[in-house]
Amino acid sequence: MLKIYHVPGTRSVRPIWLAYELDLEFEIVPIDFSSAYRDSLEWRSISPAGKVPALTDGDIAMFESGAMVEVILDRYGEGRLRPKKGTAESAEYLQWSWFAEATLSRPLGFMRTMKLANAIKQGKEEVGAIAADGEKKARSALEAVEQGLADRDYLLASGFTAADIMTGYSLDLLSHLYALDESYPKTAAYLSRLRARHACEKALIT
Ligand SMILES: N[C@@H](CCC(=O)N[C@@H](CS)C(=O)NCC(=O)O)C(=O)O
Repeated sequence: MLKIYHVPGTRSVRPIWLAYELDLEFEIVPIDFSSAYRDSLEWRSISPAGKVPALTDGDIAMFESGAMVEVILDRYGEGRLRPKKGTAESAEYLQWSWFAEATLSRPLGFMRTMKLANAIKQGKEEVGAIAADGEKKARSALEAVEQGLADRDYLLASGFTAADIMTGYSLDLLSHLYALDESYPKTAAYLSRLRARHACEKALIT
């Protein structure tokens, strides 16, 4: 049976949201997010870099959320939520899926770290510069999403796909660090649209 190792609010939201969209039977395994547990041999044998999420399903064990989304679609998607491979729309789908983790989520790590550093009053000048760089990169990524949504409700013209799950999670994460203000109205409306989906709503409170 498909098992997803989960900590609320983390990237395990992505495969869980997808499993809800597909109405799959699966098991959620709650994980202790302390670094002590994530450094333990038990967790490292499941997730070698000590990160969340992880997934197991019969003969497979995985530790990268975007790859999990693709494998769940390979095994259980029956052609849903992903364009046909090799088409122009599939190229667009892949681009947004990779963008979500490689470009949109990346600066959030810096922003989060620097917010924490500031909070514990270690706010030296260079801390501010790194935080500003993170924010600039996040803004550039948001501009790309805003442009991508110029003439559509979801990232692909054909409608909702798993690329929206990839990007939607990153935007949800971002929205907790940074207000998606009036500079990104289409992105803000897109995130509200995604959050209104029953499967997303459920995944975000799981
Ligand atoms: N690219 C990985 C990123 C995994 C990741 O960074 N997970 C976060 C939670 S959302 C984590 O485990 N952070 C703890 C840490 O980095 O020490 C994925 O998409 O699965």
